[in-house]
Amino acid sequence: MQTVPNHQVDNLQIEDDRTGLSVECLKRAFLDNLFYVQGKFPKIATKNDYYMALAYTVRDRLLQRWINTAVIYTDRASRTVSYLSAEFLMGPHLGNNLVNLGIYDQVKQAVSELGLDLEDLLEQEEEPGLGNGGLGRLAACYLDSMATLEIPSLGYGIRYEFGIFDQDIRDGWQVEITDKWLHCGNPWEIARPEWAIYVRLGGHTEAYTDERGRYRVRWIPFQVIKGVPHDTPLLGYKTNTANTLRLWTAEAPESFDFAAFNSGDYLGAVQEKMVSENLSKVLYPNDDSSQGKRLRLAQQIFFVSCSLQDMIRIVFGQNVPLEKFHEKFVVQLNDTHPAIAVAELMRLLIDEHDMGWDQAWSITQKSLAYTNHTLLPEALERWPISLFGELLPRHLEIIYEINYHFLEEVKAKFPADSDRLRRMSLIDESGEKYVRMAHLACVGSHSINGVAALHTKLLQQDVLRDFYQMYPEKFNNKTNGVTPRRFIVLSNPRLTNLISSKIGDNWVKNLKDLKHLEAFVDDPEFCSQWRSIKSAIKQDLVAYIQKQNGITVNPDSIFDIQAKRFHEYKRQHLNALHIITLYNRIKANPDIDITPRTFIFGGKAAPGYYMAKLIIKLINSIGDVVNNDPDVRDRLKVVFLKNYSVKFAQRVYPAADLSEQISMAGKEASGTGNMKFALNGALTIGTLDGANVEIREEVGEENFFIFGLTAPEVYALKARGYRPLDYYHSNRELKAVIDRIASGHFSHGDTKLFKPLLDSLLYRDEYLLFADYQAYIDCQDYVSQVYRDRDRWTRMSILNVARMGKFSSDRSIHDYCQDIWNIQSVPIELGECIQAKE
Ligand code: HBZ
Repeated sequence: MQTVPNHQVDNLQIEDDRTGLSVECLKRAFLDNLFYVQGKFPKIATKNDYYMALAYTVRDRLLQRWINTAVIYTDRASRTVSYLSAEFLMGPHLGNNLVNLGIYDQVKQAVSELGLDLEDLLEQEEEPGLGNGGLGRLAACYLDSMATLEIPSLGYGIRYEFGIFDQDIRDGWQVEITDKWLHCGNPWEIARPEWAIYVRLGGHTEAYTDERGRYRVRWIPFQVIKGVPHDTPLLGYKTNTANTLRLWTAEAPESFDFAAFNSGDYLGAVQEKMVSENLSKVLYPNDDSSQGKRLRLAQQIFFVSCSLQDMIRIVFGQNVPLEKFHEKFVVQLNDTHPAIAVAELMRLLIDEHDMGWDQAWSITQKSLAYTNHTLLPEALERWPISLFGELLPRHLEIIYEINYHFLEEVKAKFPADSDRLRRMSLIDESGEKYVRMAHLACVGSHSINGVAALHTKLLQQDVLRDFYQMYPEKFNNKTNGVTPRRFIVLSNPRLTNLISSKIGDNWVKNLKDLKHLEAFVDDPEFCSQWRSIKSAIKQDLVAYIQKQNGITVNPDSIFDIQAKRFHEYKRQHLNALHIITLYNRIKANPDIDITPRTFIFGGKAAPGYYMAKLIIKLINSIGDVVNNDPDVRDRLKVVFLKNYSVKFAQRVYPAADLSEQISMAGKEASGTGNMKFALNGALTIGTLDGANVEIREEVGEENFFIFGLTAPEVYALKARGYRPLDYYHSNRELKAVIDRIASGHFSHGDTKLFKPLLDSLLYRDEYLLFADYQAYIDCQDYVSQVYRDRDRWTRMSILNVARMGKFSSDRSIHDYCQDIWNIQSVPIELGECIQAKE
């Protein structure tokens, strides 16, 4: 037996170029990687070469921990969370790994001694934008917390070649540009072609009787796709745990190519290859509806099947009997995108591994758990039966059978209630037939959770009411959280240092410790440091805006920021109505005393979402007028920061004074940007929606700017019959705002441009902007007044940060572990011998 030596030989520390953490060692390793991996020397190296050399240097240090982790998990066959998500919005890896390894400062010094600037190298990284927004970013925060809490976990998803599109703004309109995050290579991943998996699509099924006389089904597919895993190590904060993110790339199976090639159809073979590769080509950029696209369903079954088969491979590899699948793995479904797992796990157990229905069903239910992320009815995924049956004929049969058993159960619990059966069926038969994925997920899981207290309550009362009545014990709430490593330590080093100088640095792992900051809220010295940090960060953003947008911004103005996907329910246009209200006041009285504000927007609209794109155009058009109107005298500025991303978010949150969380109550499941802003000392103006409710509860109502209708008031108003025109006619300022837009004032006299938006507000106003307008304006006036009292504002800002402890993703993950996953931490020791096979 051969032993790969570790680096602790008695008391002698031998520093290895691949593991050492001293500045000298890091410098050596960096140059080594520049030469031997990038094949460059300093004189001709590009910035990207330097970035790659540094990334490999850091990756080497991760690998030692990753391998140790894998060895221990394998030896102990540790119970593992398998987090299935169609999206992982990881953000740049380099900075985060430096923070989690605890070598940020050493690396900064090492590269600077080599004449380089760490910030420059960090800037170089193309982030993997493999997600749309909150849902994908939540998955990333959860992986960080699972590694930090030493919870064995695997993130499973798709390695899209093109992630979320890059957004350009031309003439005020959003223009989409293909994302090419892989074009310079990805130093963080390792391909594992030896663990490839095959997934079947299309074709038909045949019944047969097996040798034991049992009824069986054989699936003869039309197509087979090969899934190749690409693994990225994810290190916890100051632990040795490095878990895995395993993303699947679709390829054509070699055997298929050969068949065509041998028959002389070379181009046919290549065509086949291209069709297969299409599967993991691009992330669907919609963050609400699914539009029933075949390729999207194919993506879902592709990554789910690859992942479940991979888990079964691991189960067998660790000599766990398949009957104990649910003891080895708990599978969390991030929304319904992976909900086909219910039918696929059944199929694998029954068709491929000879299990009986009842046992397979019991294992499936015990293994799966479902998280819902939406209250928008149009966002609940449904697949036309025709499409579903064509692509997944066997799954459709299994779903019919699950449905049969399920409806029997419903009948037993609620006899003679055919309306209930119709509502709850896995198949929607009201018109064209559909498979209802949320129903499938509810029936096939042992846990169903919402992502904030209000959201879970509304699921129980409304969206999933029948399922709550059927299975009350399955329902639970898990309020979202965010990782303080990326969203404070990495993104806001100045605030981090100030906080740690007062209360030590335990808060990074125990965010509730931030409460010790409350002791300093009356310390004038501390308050003044707090203020100067915010001010310095704002100054940085001012410089960025000047460079990016050519707009000069007053750093003493209120930085009023709304950064999130563009959606009518999120009401960016309500924010716009406020800007125009202030503008009108200035136009009516140029000397009016107004607290200066800079309105900053960031976010993408789904490419096919016309109204959201028109709202972006409106904001940019308002900016063009307001920013250049001499009457305004720099009291108002409107800035649209294009191409909002995780990288960019890290720059924006720390600079905010005011965080806009103004969705119509009852629509935002949770929100997580709201948490990131507040953790960086911004105050929130918000409705009682999603996690805003809990944030306000924690920070205290006196430290939160609340306005607008509550969810029950929204329902009541709609039930009474809502008439937006009444508000328009009775509210002078509102009327003036709408008239100002309608007059063409922001569109060079074009009165048609914004008409669709105005019409939708005047005659429908689904998201009740007009009903909330006055409350919003009054609340904003109050914000402006409070901001003038700098001491009071600072105090509120400190108290917000001090009381945000609940919103760490560590707390969320702890709750998932306790209530759903039944899983314990597995600490990883470094330096255990890794033994090579004899
Ligand atoms: O998930 C968001 C919710 O809107 C937000 O309130 C919540 O905080 C967050 C995390 O729980 N939902 C999404 O981000 N949804 C998507 O991105 C999405 C993507 C593809 C779809 C549907 C939704 O087909």
